[in-house]
Amino acid sequence: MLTLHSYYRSSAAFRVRIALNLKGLDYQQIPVNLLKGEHRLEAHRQRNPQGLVPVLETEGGEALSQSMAICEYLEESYPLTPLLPDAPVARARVRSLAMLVACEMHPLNNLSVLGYLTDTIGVDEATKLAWYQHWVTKGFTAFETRLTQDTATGSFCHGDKPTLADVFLVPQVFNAERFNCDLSAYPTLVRIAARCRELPEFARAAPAAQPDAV
Ligand SMILES: N[C@@H](CCC(=O)N[C@@H](CS)C(=O)NCC(=O)O)C(=O)O
Repeated sequence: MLTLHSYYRSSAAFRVRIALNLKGLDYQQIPVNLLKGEHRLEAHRQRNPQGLVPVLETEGGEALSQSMAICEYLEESYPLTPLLPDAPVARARVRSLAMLVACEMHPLNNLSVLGYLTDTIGVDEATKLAWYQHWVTKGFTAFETRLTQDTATGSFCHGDKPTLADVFLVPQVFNAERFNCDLSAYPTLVRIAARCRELPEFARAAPAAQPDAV
């Protein structure tokens, strides 16, 4: 069986849970408590020397890291319910939207970066929040513009079925809400995220629905 090493609030793990659910795959979750530092322990570093979640153990026992690589692995290994469209340009569009979140937004706002800001550089909570909201504004402004300018946008980010763009968008919206970001300037992505959240595959992947949620 597939095994996901995960933390309920990790948005990168949330992406993988959505992809697994959309593909209808059976998996077990092993919680790695980031607040207790379990990701830094040797046992987890053996699985991922970066000390990050998620890690997906394949049915063959390989430990895969990086949520985009994991989602692409799932796409290639379990092609039923594709999460990428067929045409190369459409595939590039979907990957580009997903990477806007994964490469430009999330890395600036993850736990270790926020911890470095407060614990090492010494910024206060208000400055940390301003940092967080700055990168959300920059990223979501571009995401929203791309959605509104492109006729390929439908009830989901690409057409009328969920793709990897939605898989990456929804956890970032959850995070932004948690950090009290004002999302009123992004009606299209908010509408799409709300549509996704109606689907059981997204709802079952949400942080509050996880076994380690507190
Ligand atoms: N690019 C990685 C990011 C993974 C990542 O940053 N995971 C976070 C949780 S969302 C984590 O493990 N943080 C622990 C830390 O920052 O110390 C991916 O997409 O998998």
